[in-house]
Amino acid sequence: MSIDYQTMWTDLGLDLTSHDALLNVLGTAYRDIYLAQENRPETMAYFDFVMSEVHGLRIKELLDEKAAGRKIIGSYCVFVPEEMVLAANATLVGLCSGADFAMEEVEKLLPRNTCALIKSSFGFKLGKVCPYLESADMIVGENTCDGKKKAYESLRPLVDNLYVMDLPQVKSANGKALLKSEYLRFMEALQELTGVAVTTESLRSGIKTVNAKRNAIHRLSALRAADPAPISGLDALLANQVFFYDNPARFTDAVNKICDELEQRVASKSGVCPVGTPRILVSGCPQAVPNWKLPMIVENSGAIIVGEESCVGERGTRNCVDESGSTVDQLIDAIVERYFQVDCAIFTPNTDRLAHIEEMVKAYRADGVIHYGLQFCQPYLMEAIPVEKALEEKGIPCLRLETDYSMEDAGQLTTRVEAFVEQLR
Ligand code: BJ8
Repeated sequence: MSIDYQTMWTDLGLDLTSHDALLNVLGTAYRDIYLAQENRPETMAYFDFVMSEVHGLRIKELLDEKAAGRKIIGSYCVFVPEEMVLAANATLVGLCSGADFAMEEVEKLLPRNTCALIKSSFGFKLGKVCPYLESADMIVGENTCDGKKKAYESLRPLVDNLYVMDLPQVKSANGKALLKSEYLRFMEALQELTGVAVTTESLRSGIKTVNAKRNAIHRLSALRAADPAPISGLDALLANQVFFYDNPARFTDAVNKICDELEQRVASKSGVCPVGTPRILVSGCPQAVPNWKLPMIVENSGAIIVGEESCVGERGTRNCVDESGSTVDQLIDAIVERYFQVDCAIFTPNTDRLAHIEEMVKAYRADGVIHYGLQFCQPYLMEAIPVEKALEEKGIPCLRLETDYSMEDAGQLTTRVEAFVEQLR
């Protein structure tokens, strides 16, 4: 790594020893899990580069943007509307939370039985290893599950720029009104931070940029319906993970290039695995970078993942915002319409999610579903039981897994996944 980066990380207040340790683990994992795959699309080279520079070049770009007067907004949830952030001349980055770090310190502030995702967000802060977190001018939390809601109270003293968004938990008219009022409050906070007033033009342009990014991902998803699958679940998950922190226009371009290559593969009936390989839809909790544990196990067990019903996946990216409104208020209504369809398990009841899982099984021709639940995540673990029952009643095999970020249960998970894959053959 170049000297410049060391200075950049020091200036951001990172703990260089811990940070080096994190980059080493990340680099090794990436090599062993990603680069070891066979027959990857050549255009995935872009994502290899992005990952090799994830704490380098991208951070440098963000710091250059800051030097030019732009603000950086960090977020933990797909309910934070990137369209508005862009319209206020700011950049949104996802704060990934996909690995255990500084757990001893974390467990001084959070109960041991907190989900890995929340613990990870604290670990990255307490361990001083996340340059995205340290670059952010505003960190947006949201009142979603009880764990996150209460954790933000403990996060507040650790950061000086936390903004908490209230979110509805019921899909009712009142729920939608709450979402709109919270988006308006968020827009005001953004305008105050950036000093830039959101206009119809800037909001429409933000909507178009994010829609283009979503459309590229939709195109990629649709190509995964082919048998043989033209891309691994690991690589497709990576694209969905990078969705949250790359420059939007460049990301869109890169994903469209992958799609061009995959179209040729589909046309020539070539793929990353033989025709007839068991096809799996993963459904459940978000898998943030660098949480590649489940797809690695599944794809090393002779199956292929063809879709993710997840916030790092189709729950987060499906549906575009209507671009046709001619006032800021109309465009905000369109944004609310789009986000109100996100079927996170914090909603009660949440019947749309089951319908979406079934749609995805059909669309991507999945043979079975693996429900991925993070230990101690009550919303998804509870929903997993009726989801499994409903799918099995329809003849769709379902395997319910509960895990965390450690590799301790990898052997046990592999045994269960292998048995499930055998059942699908
Ligand atoms: S919209 S899924 S990104 S809240 S895993 S922290 S639910 S205890 S992440 Fe999420 Fe937004 Fe919903 Fe999506 Fe809580 Fe469960 Fe932990 Fe979770």
